[in-house]
Amino acid sequence: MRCPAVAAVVVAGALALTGCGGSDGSGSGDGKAHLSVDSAYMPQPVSDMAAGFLTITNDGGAADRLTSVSSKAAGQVTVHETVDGAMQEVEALEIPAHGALVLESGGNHLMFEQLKRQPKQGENVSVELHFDRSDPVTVEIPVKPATFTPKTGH
Ligand SMILES: [Cu+2]
Repeated sequence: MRCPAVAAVVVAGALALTGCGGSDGSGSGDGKAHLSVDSAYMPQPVSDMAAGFLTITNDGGAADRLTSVSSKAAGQVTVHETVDGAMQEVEALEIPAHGALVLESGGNHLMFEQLKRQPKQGENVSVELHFDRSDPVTVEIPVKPATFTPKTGH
């Protein structure tokens, strides 16, 4: 009588462990950000500075953050937000789970400084987006007419 009872407990324990590991695996799968980028454009720059806009959509079940941006076309790329009409650099921007981070004219944007040359309308500027958790994403940003001029000295 005792031996079968002990065996049953061991089997139950093994099943519980397997179930736990399985749910952990699927849990981390569901709990990841799934990022995609679209609507990217750069107004053709009129100085050695340029703004960049894009939308990062997150279909995943976990939030992520845009933490930095790099581009061979510029000496430095920073992430800015606009508060009461004034731009300021931010450490990172949140990309909510099942949501999107929108960078648009008059709001959040990428700021390219020390452009090595001024890209023209019709060209692409390649940038690499870096995130808190997700792998970096390379985006080709098409250059559009200069309808937006970033203010200097902000
Ligand atoms: Cu700015």
